[in-house]
Amino acid sequence: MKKEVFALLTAVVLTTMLCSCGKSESEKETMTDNGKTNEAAENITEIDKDSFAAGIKTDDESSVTDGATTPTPAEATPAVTDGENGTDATPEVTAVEPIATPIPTAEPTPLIINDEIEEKCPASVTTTRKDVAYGAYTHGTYYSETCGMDRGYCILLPADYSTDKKYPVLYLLHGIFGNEYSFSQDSSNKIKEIVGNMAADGYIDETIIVCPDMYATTNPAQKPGFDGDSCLPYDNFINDLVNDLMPHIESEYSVLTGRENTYLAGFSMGGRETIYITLEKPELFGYVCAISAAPGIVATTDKFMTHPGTLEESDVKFADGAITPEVFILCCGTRDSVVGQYPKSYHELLEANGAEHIWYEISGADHDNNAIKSGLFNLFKQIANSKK
Ligand code: FER
Repeated sequence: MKKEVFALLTAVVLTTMLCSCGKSESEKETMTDNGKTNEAAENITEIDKDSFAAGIKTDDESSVTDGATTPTPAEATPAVTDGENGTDATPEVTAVEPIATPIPTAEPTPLIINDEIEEKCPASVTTTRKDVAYGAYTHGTYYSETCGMDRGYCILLPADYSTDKKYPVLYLLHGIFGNEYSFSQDSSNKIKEIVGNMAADGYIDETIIVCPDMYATTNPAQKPGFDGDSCLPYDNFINDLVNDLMPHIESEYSVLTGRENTYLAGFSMGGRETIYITLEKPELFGYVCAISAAPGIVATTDKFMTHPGTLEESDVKFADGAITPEVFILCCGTRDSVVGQYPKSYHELLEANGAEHIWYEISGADHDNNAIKSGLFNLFKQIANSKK
């Protein structure tokens, strides 16, 4: 197939899939496994690419509070029944007194810290509270020997970041088409709130979050895309991370080192690389979460492309005798319209190959921020449990 024709076809396929994200089944364009789409596809927009990179934005359920959990309308309104026993009576129309808004209490609902997964990130954890000082993102650069050029990252430093203290670090990897700004420019992922609230309430230590640019290419003109060559720089990120970015962060910031203080998480393409990096360098990361991991670690063909596969199926495991993470979570929404059952297939491979991990699904979540919030909350909850 001619290059231009292939590029056009890829664009059409991608557009169709991107536009289907978050839509109901009936709204989705049909798409076949051999990559043919219907004719309704339009051009890919930057917004579409952002959705891929950092999760589709979700409605902001949280509001600013003094630390109280505001009841939802459903909680604030008494349930209507037909009669005393909820069965036979014809409802009488009576004047209803407006219900007084409960006075918020100062304390949010405490979390119960144990090793259990909670599918949904609690609203109290994503709420913006007046009594909590949240961290701020800044941007930095480092020289990458791996890529032969300067590269950027965003870093979320705790509000009272001080060189008098040392902080654990989470490396957080974006999705395909993303860059170091993918998470920091999307406030609906609630990353600041999740880490800020959980630290303010003493469940976890204040934590630095580093958001790299995961496209570790040596060629500044190369761009990500749905073909084997365009994806290679993502698999090269392991070298950039371990040899260039981590040493930079550890020398420039006041961070705790060692696996017990070094965490790794990623969404989609970042989830795929999270799994790959964890299997290759399990001794470096104590706590790991791969959210909605994209296909391609092993050979497969999905609706986007044929993946040559980075590992053989039998190698989707930790090396014998390896030091492995304390916690290695894989998760995905039950309604993920982009990666579908691939995260589950990684779980099944890991299980078949005897690699310890936690797998769970997030009911109703698509390829979106509900999955990201859940994954990050559960990662921090596991960290809190391990360290309590
Ligand atoms: C693919 C399906 C999904 C793929 C990448 C993705 C490179 C990534 C999606 C994302 O990052 O949101 O086949 O191949």
